[in-house]
Amino acid sequence: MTVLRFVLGDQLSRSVSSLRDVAPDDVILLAEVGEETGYVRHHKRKIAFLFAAMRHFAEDLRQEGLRVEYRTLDEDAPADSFTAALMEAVQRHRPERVVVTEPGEWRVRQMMEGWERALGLPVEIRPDDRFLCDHATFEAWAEGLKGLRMEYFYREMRRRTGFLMDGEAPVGGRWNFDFANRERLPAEIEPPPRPDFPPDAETQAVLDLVSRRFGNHFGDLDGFDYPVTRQDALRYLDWFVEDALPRFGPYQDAMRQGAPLLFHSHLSALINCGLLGPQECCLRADDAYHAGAAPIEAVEGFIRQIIGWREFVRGIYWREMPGYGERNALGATRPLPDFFWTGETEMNCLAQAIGETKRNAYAHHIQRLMVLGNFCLLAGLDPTAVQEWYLVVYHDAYEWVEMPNVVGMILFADGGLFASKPYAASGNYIHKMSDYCENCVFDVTRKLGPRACPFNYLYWDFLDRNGKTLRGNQRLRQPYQTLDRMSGERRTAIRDDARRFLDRLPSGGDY
Ligand code: FAD
Ligand code: DLZ
Ligand code: SF4
Repeated sequence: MTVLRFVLGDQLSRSVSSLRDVAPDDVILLAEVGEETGYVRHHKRKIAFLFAAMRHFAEDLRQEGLRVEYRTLDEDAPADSFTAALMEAVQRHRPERVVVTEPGEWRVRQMMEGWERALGLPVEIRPDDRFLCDHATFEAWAEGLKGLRMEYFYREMRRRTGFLMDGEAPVGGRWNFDFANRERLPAEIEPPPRPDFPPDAETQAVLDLVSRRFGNHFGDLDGFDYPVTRQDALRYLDWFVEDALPRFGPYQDAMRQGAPLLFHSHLSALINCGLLGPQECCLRADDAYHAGAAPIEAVEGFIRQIIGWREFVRGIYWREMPGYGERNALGATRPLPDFFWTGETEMNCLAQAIGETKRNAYAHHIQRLMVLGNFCLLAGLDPTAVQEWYLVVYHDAYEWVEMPNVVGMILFADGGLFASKPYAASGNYIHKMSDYCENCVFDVTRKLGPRACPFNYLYWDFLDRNGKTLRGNQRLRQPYQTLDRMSGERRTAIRDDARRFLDRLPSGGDY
């Protein structure tokens, strides 16, 4: 009897739980559907990447001799939702049951819960064991803890996975080499050239489809050269481990104009859609360390992001949903400025980060956190608008990972569920870690006045404005003491400059 196995666009792993016991008579369904391209209007590059990866994955399954039903969006009657695609396939193949792997978003989980009743068939929803920490283990770890801190979760994950462990002790004598991950990139160091993956005929067909159907979505498609097959994804991982990982350590937090990738892996979209496994990426880095090919501060930093942050935010998402996306502890309501969609702002750091996001559907972590995120926090932007923006613009964005990073990490909208203080910073941080300020009309050393870097007065205005909520935070004691020492005139001037700047932010355009 036939089993229908429905594989979603971010489940493109041969080892995904829904395919584990697949038999030659079973039907594997993959579907390009309108609802998924439209629940937010994703960056063109994200849709193209995912459709191309889905089509190539389907072909790999066919090559293995498996039966695949692939629904494309350019058919005469495309399926408009996961549920519609599944119902049509059930009618055609009359399976005895349906098997799926749990999804990455609450929205889709709700949909899946309704399928058994809608289809009148057993629907087995299997755990997504590509993640290294399952829901029950995260719950057991979080149970009873007052504050959820990534660092302690991460140590547990190191012990459980055995990465960079020497028996019970961390290799190198410490758990975390974060202190060695914050160097400015010296001018003489050039990031290594990357391999590119020019589109084959199938990918070109997808690019044509996307420019035809989603021409009015945000972002550019030109020069698309990202891996879309398992084989190319593995080549990219090899390249990263050999050529970029050795210097990933010190320059993780650095930014340079015109160098969007630096020593970052650029692997997140490949891991999130399933072409690469988190475990295999960490294993490769761990091996490089043990072979003496990459230093501890690089390998530890990389593994921390994956078994630490990545698993941790996924745990937070499922623990806090539903309702996590509506949190707004700081009462922020300002609409998203239009320049988030155009990149047209005089603030050079923002213009660069948004421009790269538009071109590549990518910005690295410090751009997302300390440039864009910092601005959203200081300007008091509405958390729902900010979440939507981050979900639209990045090729690796799915709610399970985007939402905690936005709600918890950049906006402090959950009141400090896992961040001990807001990641607020003045222009000095950006100046220290980048060359953006050298090309900006604003002066990062000026604190007030029309030429002053807006981050400088927005920082103090943010603390002032949110004093009621944030003053009690021990980690903010020092900045509040500094604020309290300022004269009344200076505080008024800060408030005035901030008001003037914020009131002039253009908003209301569509994207
Ligand atoms: P690298 O710097 O090479 O890091 C290695 C890997 O670690 C990444 O590929 C990723 O899998 C993982 N990782 C690193 N930081 C995080 C983190 N904070 N949370 C989860 N995984 C992490 N990442 C996404 O995958 N999807 C998102 O939608 C997303 N939204 C973000 C929104 C905000 C506001 C912020 C601050 C961060 C967000 N991140 C998101 C995390 C991080 O910025 C990206 O994973 C990273 O920039 C991807 O680039 P990379 O592969 O070159 O990462
Ligand atoms: C993001 C996305 C897009 C744009 N399109 C599709 C699609 O057409 N078909 C599909 O199976 N998946 C797509 N995805 C990924 C889904 O949105 C993702 O599987 C859910 O959000 C659950 O994480
Ligand atoms: Fe950004 Fe301020 Fe530097 Fe300009 S001066 S690039 S606004 S930090």
